[in-house]
Amino acid sequence: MNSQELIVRLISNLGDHLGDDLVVTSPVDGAQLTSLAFDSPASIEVKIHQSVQAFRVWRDVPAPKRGELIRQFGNKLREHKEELSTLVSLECGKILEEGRGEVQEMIDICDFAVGISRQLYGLTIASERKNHVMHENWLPLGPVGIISAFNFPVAVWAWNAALAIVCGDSVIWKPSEKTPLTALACQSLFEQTCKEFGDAPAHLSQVIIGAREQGEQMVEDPRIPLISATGSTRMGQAVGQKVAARFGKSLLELGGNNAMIIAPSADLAIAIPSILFGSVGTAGQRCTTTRRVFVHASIFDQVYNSLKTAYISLGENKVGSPLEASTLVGPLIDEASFSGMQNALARVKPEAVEIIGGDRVDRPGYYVKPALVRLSKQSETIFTETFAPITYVMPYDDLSKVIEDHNAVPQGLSSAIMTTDVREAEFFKRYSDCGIANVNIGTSGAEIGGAFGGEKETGGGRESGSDSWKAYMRRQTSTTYFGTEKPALAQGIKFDI
Ligand code: UN1
Repeated sequence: MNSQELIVRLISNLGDHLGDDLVVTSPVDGAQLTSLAFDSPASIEVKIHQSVQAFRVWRDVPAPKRGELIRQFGNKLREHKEELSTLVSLECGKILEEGRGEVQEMIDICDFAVGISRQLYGLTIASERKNHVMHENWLPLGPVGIISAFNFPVAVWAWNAALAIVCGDSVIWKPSEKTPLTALACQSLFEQTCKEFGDAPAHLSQVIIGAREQGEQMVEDPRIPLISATGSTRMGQAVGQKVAARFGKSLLELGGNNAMIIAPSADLAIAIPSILFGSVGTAGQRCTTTRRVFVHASIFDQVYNSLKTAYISLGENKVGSPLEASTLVGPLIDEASFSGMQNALARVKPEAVEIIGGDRVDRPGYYVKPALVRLSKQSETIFTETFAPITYVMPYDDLSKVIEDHNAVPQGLSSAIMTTDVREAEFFKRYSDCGIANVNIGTSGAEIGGAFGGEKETGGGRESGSDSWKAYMRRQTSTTYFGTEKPALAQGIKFDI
């Protein structure tokens, strides 16, 4: 099946979206895939109105039945896994194996959400007053606006949508303008599922095609109580302020500048592959990508030389089309991303002891050899996140000092230590300031069961597993008096009339 056949097969109503506003190209070879129309302000207005209507119906459907829709959607994704994974790969450039992983992540969160649909538990709280009972009720919130980034074009939507829908909410999705086709494909699969399910209101899930302006209309609309946004810190700061100004809630999952510490006792057979997948997987374009590696001075040369050999080999043999099975490093998303990488390398050059790779590979699209940068110490030059495969490697002597360097960056998403010393591992978990702190596991590739997100400029939001579902509901505290005597007031207040 060629790319046009794949697109038409996955997006049954593609014709309704064609237009001249957005030329969609594939990073695989720069070829145009199609051209789409942006949603107009009027059509966004209609979609928000429809989302409110859908919410009013959906919130009254029992939660386990809402879960049944998501169970069926998970099965729909299973049926179309290979096709959707290929489209992910074609549109965002990640290697097909990682495209499959991303669709699997959607299936996993659907399974998780089905279970959660029977576990939207509130508390029963002991009342200080006789014959009173206090309950915490979790109620559907309203339409949820989802803004997603190009690098995980479908999984991050699914984290939000699967949970929001079992929680009784409707969803409106503004995908990255770099990956609108995967969004339309998911929407089409979701609509097919709703039709087969039978009892879902129209417009339970919708997509807005557009750029910043179209996203802003959604962000500013008070009928949308929650905006869940994934992307750059700059975007998140703008969104967070706009949503806060109208007293909405935002769930932000923004930039990372993730580090790994390689302690003297590290098992290098575990550490080296973990550094490599974390650093060059998805061509360094995950928010969880390993960007900084602190290696204990006693093993620095050994680790650095292994990495250097691996980077040279990766650059020579493993950069190529993401659709070929032998490729490990696909293209960068676009020219701006390539320039960003070159600028970051130029900035760090005066401080670098050595730079391996980083140059462009001669083929259509923006393919690069992953870059390994040896530094003698960390500096503010590397405090900004560059969404590209650049790994900074630095020596350290003392764990309590290196943890300060580890935490010195403004972001706080993911972190890892490689050690076989339980004291070091526990010390690291306690003092890493990130939302994710792994031991003998890389910084990327989190499972859906844990809450995902981070602190500081990463935005503080938590999506996916654990009790993240609570973000998609409103909490109500309810006190009931079931006695027959004159009611007592809390805090022992007497108010006799
Ligand atoms: C992202 O890059 O925005 O932990 C999400 C990971 C993936 C999700 C990444 N499960 O790397």
